[in-house]
Amino acid sequence: NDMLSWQRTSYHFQPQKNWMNDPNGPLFHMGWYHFFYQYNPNSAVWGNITWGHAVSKDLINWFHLPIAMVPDNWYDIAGVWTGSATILPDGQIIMLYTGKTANLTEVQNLAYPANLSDPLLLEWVKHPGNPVMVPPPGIGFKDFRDPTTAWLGPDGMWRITIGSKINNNGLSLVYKTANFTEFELSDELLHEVPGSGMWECIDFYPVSLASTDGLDTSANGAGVKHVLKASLDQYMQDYYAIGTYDPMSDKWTPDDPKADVGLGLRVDDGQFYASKTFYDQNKKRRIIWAWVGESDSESTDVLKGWASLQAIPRTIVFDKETGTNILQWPVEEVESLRSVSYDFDKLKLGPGSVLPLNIGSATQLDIVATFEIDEEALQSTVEANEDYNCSSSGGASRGVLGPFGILVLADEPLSELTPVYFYISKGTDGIAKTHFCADQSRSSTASDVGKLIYGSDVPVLNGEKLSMRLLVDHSIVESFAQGGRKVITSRVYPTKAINGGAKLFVFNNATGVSVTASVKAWQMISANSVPFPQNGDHL
Ligand code: DQQ
Repeated sequence: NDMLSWQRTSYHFQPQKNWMNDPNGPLFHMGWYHFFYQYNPNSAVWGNITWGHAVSKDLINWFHLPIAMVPDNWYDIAGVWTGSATILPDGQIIMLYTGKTANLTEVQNLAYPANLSDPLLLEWVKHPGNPVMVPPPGIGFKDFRDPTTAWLGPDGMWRITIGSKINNNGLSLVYKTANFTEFELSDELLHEVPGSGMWECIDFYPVSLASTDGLDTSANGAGVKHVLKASLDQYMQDYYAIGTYDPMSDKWTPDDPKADVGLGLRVDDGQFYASKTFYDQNKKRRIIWAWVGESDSESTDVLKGWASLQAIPRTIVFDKETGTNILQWPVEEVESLRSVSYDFDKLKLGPGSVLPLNIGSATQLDIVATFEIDEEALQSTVEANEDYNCSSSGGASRGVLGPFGILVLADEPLSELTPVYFYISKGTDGIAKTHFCADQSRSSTASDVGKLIYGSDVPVLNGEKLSMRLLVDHSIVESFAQGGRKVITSRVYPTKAINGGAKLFVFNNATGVSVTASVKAWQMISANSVPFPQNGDHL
């Protein structure tokens, strides 16, 4: 069926078939980026979890390798679950992962490459003394999973953290180790947030306050802050906060207690879960991977024969301008797929206008766009939609100062369209607030697909233009506002806006303001996603 095969992406990571979920143990070794992932080799639904494995020179073009780890021991027989890599100063690679035992207990296991001089790291050895950690007293046997990358403390001991919950309070346990075979639980928690539920896939990493370089996971000291991220299984959403880590007490304290993990900032406002970062020593940057699930039905996934994508890897830096959030931006390598480009300079959009952008088929695109609004109209507007909320409005509901933006994956009569847009609201105090939203409510005429409207407000600083970048790839749209201050990942399943029927538009649905839009759109060529060649030519 043409419609279903069209949904497969052309430059996002996905295995050749079947089910995928969390990213696992990303690392760079001997010229190759390694990517492992939760994988069901037998079908397009979750189950029989193994570690899929692929390598790339550029994080965009992939070679698929044989499965790295399967359930084959009592301590992981019910699943080789999520884990993280640590590269030791001597080059050794440590892989810690959660094993699900026959009686469904969650334990932590150690694995390492059989042959470190193999650039492909094809063979993995499970430590004979596994498991190396079992649920401690007071922790539920099903509430103990997803060890992080380790970091080195000033006492020469390595530390990791593992998510759990007590009652409904999400928390992160800290373990110390000298050798990765014996671990000691610390008395103190790294952090805890009442009511936040089970913390899955914790990520904990330093960011530099001054430099755009990423930091090795063990970095700390002046000019460094620490990001704590938890994947909240009660919402299937990733949350983070920025704070300070004290390696003496192993405590992390959020800068703003109100913007705490589980209460505060979303990593991505859309479909994006179980994210994991790694430090890329090759290009001195920190990169985030994340599982982007489907929002169609399970029976459709079975028909398609596959389910889930990974978001395009993004670099992460501290936002020096706001000081309160991270910035995420697609790795620069994705730009190597840009081919022919189309420029639309200073398009004047009066209230209520929709303008087609003739670029040919609009299913594989990289788009950058800026929007300038009529400053006088903005100033003279006294109050506008003070309680605006992306999730209850959408691209069709018109206000004085918005929405305006881009329609992606839209067909000519606009029977299917996904608006990505800004909306400015203004309180009676005269303070304007900018919202960034992605509206799936009219994305498909199919009835069995998700149609939520995502988004929230994004800081816009004095003198900044409103800007967005969109990566469109068949059934996924990744939307970045203000240089990555706010990101929204959408899954969309059009039935008409596919192949040559997919078009691009700019629009201004505001009633009280004109907008000047400048748009540059590149057609994207497809990335390679192939089995590793038998003769190993690419080595
Ligand atoms: N997925 C894994 C778990 C993790 C969950 C199992 C998060 O280790 O907690 O496939 O999506």
